[in-house]
Amino acid sequence: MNMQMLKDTARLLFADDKGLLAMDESNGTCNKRFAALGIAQTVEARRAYRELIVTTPGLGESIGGAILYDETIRQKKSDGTPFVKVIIEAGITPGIKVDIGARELAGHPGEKVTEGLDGLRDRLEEYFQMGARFAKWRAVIAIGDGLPSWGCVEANAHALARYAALCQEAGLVPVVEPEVIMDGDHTLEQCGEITDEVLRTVFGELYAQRVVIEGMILKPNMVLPGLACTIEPSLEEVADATVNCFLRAVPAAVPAIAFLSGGQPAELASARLNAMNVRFKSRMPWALAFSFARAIQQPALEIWKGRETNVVAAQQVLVDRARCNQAARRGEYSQQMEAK
Ligand code: 5MM
Repeated sequence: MNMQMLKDTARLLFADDKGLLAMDESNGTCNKRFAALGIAQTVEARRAYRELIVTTPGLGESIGGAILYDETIRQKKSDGTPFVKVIIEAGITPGIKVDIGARELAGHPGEKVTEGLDGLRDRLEEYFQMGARFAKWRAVIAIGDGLPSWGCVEANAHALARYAALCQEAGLVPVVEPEVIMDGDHTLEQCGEITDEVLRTVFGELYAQRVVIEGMILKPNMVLPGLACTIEPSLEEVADATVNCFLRAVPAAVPAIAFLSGGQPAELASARLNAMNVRFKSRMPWALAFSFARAIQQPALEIWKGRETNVVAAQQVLVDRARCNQAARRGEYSQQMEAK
């Protein structure tokens, strides 16, 4: 294992207060988002949309890494240039989602386990040859009546750790994504308790599998109430609940924590990240960054709507969102940035 290369990649991804752009939606997820806006659900539409993203002028000033999907890492611009080449020339490091999705966990009604370990060593080697330097695996943990079960948390944590160890062996920085999802009416406090339990279990498994903590990235949920909870916390309450949870459960050797957005409105995700950096900047041992999909892409997708004539306007909105999140990393985000 080339430890220095892993550390260098992890540092590069978040240099200059940049973050990650998750554009690794599987075809099913991408098609669902396209269908909601009346966009054709075809290979060509997905390729055109991803071309819009990777050719956005100035994106590399605020995005350090882009997480691709298997279909996307093999695709090209309409002029034949591979997306990977375009991304690297923009100063962005290519990454790849390597799990093959979350399926029902046997014996655990309502819970899922993420699959994809079989043959992973060979797939990682191929992705490295294609130019990927980091990878991502997402586990899904639901909160509900009696959920999550220990069996679900443990199975997902073990898979995340096996995946992370294989990535490091292959020279790829693993992005470890245990997502406590927002479905349900649970409170902020309940989400905090479950997130704490999940993170402790994940790090226990990472240690057991001898994952080098300095050469990985954590991609967690923010600590938030469920979507059906009627109590709306303030920015400060979310910031305190989230960062205090991480200060207890995440080792200081982790180079960066990069949040998923989980379906939060884009501006709110930026405001919450900003509040965390404003309130805790001097006390955090890790960089506190972003790895958003919807909170960067969705406003641009809504403008594009599959039409060539909307590409430039959509790219402008995309890069603006990326810049807002870079400002949030610095604790310099404000509503005025949105007005602009
Ligand atoms: C939680 O999803 C990840 C972050 O996206 P959001 O910021 O929108 O929450 C994201 O990387 C996700 O893993 C991909 O969109 C792929 O999801 P699917 O369901 O297609 O595997």
